[in-house]
Amino acid sequence: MTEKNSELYDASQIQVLKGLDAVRKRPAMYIGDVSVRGLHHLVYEAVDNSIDEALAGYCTEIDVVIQKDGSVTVKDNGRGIPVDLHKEMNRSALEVVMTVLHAGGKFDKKAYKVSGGLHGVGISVVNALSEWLKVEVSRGGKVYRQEYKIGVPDKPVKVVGSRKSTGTRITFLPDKDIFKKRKFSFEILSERLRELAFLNKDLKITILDENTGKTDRFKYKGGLVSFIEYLDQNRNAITKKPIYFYAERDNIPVEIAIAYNDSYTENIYSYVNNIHTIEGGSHLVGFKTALTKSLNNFAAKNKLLKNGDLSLTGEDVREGLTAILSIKHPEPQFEGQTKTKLGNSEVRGIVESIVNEALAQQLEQNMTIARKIIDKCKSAARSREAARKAKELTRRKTTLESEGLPGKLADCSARGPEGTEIFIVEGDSAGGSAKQGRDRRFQAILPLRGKILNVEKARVDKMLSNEEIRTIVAALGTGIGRDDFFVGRLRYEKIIIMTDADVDGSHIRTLLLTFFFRHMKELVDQGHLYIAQPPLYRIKKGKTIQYIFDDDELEDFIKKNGKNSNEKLDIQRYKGLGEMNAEQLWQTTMDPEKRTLLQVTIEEAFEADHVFSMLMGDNVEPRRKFIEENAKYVRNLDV
Ligand code: 0RA
Repeated sequence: MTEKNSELYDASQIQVLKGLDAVRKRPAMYIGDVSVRGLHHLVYEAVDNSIDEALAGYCTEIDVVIQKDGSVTVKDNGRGIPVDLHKEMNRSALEVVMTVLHAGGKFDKKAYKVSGGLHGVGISVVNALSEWLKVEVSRGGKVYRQEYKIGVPDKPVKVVGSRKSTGTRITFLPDKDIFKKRKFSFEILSERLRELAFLNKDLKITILDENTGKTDRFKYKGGLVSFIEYLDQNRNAITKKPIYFYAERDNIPVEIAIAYNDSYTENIYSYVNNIHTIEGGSHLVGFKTALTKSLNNFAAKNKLLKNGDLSLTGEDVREGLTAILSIKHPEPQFEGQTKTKLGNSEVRGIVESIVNEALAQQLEQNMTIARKIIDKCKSAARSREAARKAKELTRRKTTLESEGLPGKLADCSARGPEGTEIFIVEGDSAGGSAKQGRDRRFQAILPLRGKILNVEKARVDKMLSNEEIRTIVAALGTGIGRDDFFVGRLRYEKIIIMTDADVDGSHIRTLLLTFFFRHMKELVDQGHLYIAQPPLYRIKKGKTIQYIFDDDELEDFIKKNGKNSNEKLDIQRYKGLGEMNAEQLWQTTMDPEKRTLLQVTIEEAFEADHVFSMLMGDNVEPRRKFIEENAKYVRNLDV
């Protein structure tokens, strides 16, 4: 290195270190949080770079491996990150990409960059938050390698071999000083990779966990059509094949698949640059507007609506609809609480006009399917009208809102939601213990009697006449239904589902989760929903009492305390909450100082939908199979 060069090197090195330091000081700014979620985002970030290479047309396969030492490898067969000299920085381009935040300019010519969301922060952020990272690039017949510690290179990039094929392989171990938990979940990663494989037709993505040997392989020729078939495999389709179309306008590719089934749920997933836009936005608005308009136009033109028929509303055309909307945008503006709402206003019109044209054409070409869809929508419209009349009738007597608080509710004394919680408890006896054991200042108890309605199979009107559901809605204070639900009216900060640790308990919990997921999703999205974790065992050893929460923990405990001890272990297995007295229930499950609560978050909504539709649907066989194969997973699934 010449003197001048070394000065240059020093100056830019200081910049690099400053950047890495900023990431390590405020990791949440870059990856959202440092919990399990943030940990997995590191992998998504690495995978996103490979996906970009696939979108550019140069990569067909991505492999993810959870290694035995806790690190993760992401490998692709793209062109390989460039390794030539980066003039301004006076070092290998590879080193620049790996160490400089938002390595811009020459190397950042991505067609569809992702700003605002958690993705697209750059692989240098993953590097900065890793105890160590190794990158290997195969390019131009050679293999190049560089290694880093918390983002700082050990040595310059060097050639370590030769190879004909091209690609990039990155392996990293997240830093324990940043992440409390560093264990990657095969299930969490696999779900996101499956979603990415659906969204990127023909891209092959594999995942392997070296600890367990578990592996998945995803490659979908049908893309979004396969996605819908996956989601709806436990529903009865009305249309044989999903309707699919793709078009591009003003540099914005729009891809859509639509299918109808005989359920009453609306299931639309929208994506921008492969990111699930949970809060929707302009693309979704454009789609919904066009769907309603196109179906009404088609029905009118073909005289499928008689004079007496009402026109179809948005709700009518979305009953039993499963749809995926995926667009790409070079400069997306993400807004909203979780930065998952597309703000770009021009997108609305683009999507709207594409859907209007393409859908009209597809409906004309498939008259049989089109008639079936219109029939389904008309039936939705009729029942909507019937429900409206019924509601009007009951409203004159009592409305849901003015019913007052249900008699079964033991409310807390605090007013206003701040710091308060409501336990929804299965059964009267557990309800009794909970009422006695609680801290009444901020804890309310709502005991449920018997099973709640399976909302997966009921229209809203039927649901609203269900006693248990009315009780829950009244206690929460939010109201229900498209026009009457307001999350801002929620009377408690936390809603905690507390059920027995047996089959019935898990069934009731699933019914409740289905209800919240389908009809009060905002509660879930805003993090209000929790699951209590009552202990499975109570162990007495001499005078000390210990509570154990799962079978692994029990095994550990017996190993440690059983064998070489004179004192006998008295192990009691709790079958239900009712077996605990008020004091025990408080100590183990309700006391905020001691309990653990699982917060229900639905990262992969499509997977939750798939599971709920299976668990609650008509087909017994897949349900049986799922429960057998995932007995353990089901317990965690709800998390
Ligand atoms: C910039 C330019 C080129 C490739 C890449 C980045 C690239 C980055 C990653 C990250 C993971 N896998 C990747 N594969 C490629 C292409 C430069 C060229 O060959 O013209």
